[in-house]
Amino acid sequence: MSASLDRPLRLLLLSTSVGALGSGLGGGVELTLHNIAQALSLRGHSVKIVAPSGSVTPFPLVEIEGTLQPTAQNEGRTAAIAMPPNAVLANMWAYAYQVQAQFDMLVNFAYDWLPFYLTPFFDRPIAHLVSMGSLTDTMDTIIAQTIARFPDSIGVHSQAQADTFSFGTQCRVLGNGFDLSLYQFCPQPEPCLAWVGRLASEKGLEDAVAVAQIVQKPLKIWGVLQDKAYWQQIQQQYPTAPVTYEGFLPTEQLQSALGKCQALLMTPRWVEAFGNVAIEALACGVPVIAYHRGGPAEIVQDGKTGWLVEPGSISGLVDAIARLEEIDRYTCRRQAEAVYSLAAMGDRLEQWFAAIFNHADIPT
Ligand code: HBI
Repeated sequence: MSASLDRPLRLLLLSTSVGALGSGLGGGVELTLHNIAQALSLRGHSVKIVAPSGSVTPFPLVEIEGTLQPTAQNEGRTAAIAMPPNAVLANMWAYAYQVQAQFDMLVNFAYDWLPFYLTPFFDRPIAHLVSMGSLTDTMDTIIAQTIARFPDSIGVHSQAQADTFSFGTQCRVLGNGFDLSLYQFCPQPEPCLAWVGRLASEKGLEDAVAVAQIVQKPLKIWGVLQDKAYWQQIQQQYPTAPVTYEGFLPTEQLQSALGKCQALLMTPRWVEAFGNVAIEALACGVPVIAYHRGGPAEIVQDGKTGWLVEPGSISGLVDAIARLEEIDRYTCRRQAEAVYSLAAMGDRLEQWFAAIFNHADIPT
């Protein structure tokens, strides 16, 4: 029985604490949070966002001071829990604890130990959107404890991401949702390729640059330059690759530049939880060529909206580029509309929240 909500909810959305909203440091979570706030508002729910000071959002916002959280990707599996002095994460959740009575549900976007640990101490249910796959033992353990005690409380973007955890089958797979009116369909591309993401080693940019050097087709790169040494090393390794770093653009500008490209290359080294940029590309009619790994493998329809390639296979990427004209760009746009619109995501979110309330036996 698909549970449903019978009234508008008052929702407190707690952001990632690795960076202010709008800084790009929060990676895909920044756009995900914004889109979820929009999808829920469109359905009549009231949302308020709690985020580090300096954040920018059109939604009601409470900015919290404090030290940003170190990013989890750079820690090893056995890393201890990081809590810097005056941690903004701790301050955000202290605020949430004070105001929880004004809300029906809290939604956590931080991939950190504290929000999960605090869940049993709150009077309100907390829905956790887990934004990455398994990274550390402490996170795996605390999320497993949370889902055991609060069934349905863990949302993820893809089954592949869920399956990196021992409790993968208990996670709620939500995909993602985008305001597709912001993305213009481009029927006629320019002869260039695109790569979008944080410039960091887990994103595997070097493979896309290697391909650009082989096919001698311009590759445009957008995203936060997170690891300068990594980028320098790639440029030295592929001196004749026709690549340009185009900076970090907000959605409006990114979609109009990305839309003009023949294809988006996604070459992640890790299990990409989802790959927001794949949907943004499809929304503009841009086929996606991706390693058959993680979230993108659940988004790309091989041979219809792009090509899935053996992970790490440079020759596979080259072959896929040669077959791009077999992909109908309008089919790409249609897939985004059918599955990844704000309305489709709003449905999935409401069903998720209703399931959480059902378990908690809390009248919605
Ligand atoms: N690291 N500690 C920590 N907490 C986060 O919320 C977090 C992170 N690293 C990356 C990140 N969030 C997001 O960029 C990705 O989840 C998309």
